[in-house]
Amino acid sequence: MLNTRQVNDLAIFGGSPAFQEKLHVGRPNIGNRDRLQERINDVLDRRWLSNNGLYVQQLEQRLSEFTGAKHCIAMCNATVALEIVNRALGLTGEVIVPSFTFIATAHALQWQEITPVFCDVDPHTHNIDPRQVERLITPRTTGIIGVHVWGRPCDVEALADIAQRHNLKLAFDAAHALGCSYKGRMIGNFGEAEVFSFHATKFLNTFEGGAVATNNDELADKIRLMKNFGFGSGYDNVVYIGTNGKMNEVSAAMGVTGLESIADFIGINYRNYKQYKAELENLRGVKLINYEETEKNNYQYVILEIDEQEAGISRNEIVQILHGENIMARRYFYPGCHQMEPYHSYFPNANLLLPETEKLTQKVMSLPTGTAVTEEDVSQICNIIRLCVKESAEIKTLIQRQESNA
Ligand code: T4K
Repeated sequence: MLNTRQVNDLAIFGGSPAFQEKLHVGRPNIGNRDRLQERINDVLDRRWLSNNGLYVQQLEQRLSEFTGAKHCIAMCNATVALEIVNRALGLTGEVIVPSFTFIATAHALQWQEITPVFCDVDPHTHNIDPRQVERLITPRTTGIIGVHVWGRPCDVEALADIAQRHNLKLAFDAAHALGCSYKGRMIGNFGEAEVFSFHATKFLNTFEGGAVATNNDELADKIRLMKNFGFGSGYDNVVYIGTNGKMNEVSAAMGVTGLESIADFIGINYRNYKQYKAELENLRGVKLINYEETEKNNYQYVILEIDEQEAGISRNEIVQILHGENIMARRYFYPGCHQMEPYHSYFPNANLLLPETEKLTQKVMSLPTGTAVTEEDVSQICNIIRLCVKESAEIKTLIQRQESNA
């Protein structure tokens, strides 16, 4: 590995990349491989591959123990889980959601002809701003979906208060938030239901997967029916409209195995987060988002906000430089759901109501962390980011020269 120190060493200006192999955001955490392989062999030996098998049941039970939620229902992915929750809650008309989220939060509504009404975020928390929610409520509004962005919980109490006063359903996209807590209580216990993602890139992964957590027995029963085509008890008995949201056994075995290593995953993420924080401290125009240490966090996302005025270099330019070095930083979430289709065509002026989201989507970037990232990697990444800021004027000139020569 080359220790890039000078501007001319940067790969975008002709130097060798700092990393020979791409260093990704969202490199999957893998638990104990031997245990996983034993479990997969067991699945194969027993020839029970899906449909509420042993490992799905184990995973659901262990997730319930881990979160304290009465019901955890394993699903094939979080997007389908969100669709099922939206349907099971009877959402129709309009539902208020943040635009600063992954597109699946909005699509899970629109897929069922429910209009996502985009709400601005609080620039400090990056989460849906309850002060903005109330003014978006119309006679067609049936619910609010909050998103615990980066695992940092929404202002759950304020949202619950609004939902109660306006007789709206409240649920959460908790795709990022397994292992996180709000006021000492684990995520999974708020609103009518919360949805976790176990996609490969998530803190706990099942290759693809997700789960719905709820403390509502009736809702849990309905969701279980809906994820299995609406089949009731016994064979040949469909009692409800449903879809196929089931998790398979190999995925569940991965989840059970990963859960056994969850403390290690958190420990490594925490170590990386602390190191990034220490190494980027007091760097002008660069702010690393903070996790509340009195709460439980999974520290899965290392997020920077770049203030171009102060740093002298934009988020996009830093990302361009990092990509040259094979550090595949991501612009999560860019450009905001309201700027993507079909929403941009439906609401071309939505940006006027979303000033904080617009600003955030220009500033935010996500850095590699997780078990695939070493302390040396973090040091190297921080060296390059520091170089970007310290030599911003020279770098900008060189980039501009490159662009005018292109
Ligand atoms: N709600 C929220 C708030 C979400 O963030 C998400 C998903 C959902 C709902 C929906 O959950 P699921 O239906 O997916 O369960 C990725 C993920 O595909 C997506 O799950 C995730 N959020 C989103 C934030 O990130 P992309 O389009 O950025 O994926 P991709 O292929 O670029 O991969 C991300 C990074 O991970 C890359 O740097 C490469 C690396 N990677 C990826 C995979 C799949 C690996 O190193 N190994 C791998 O196996 O969406």
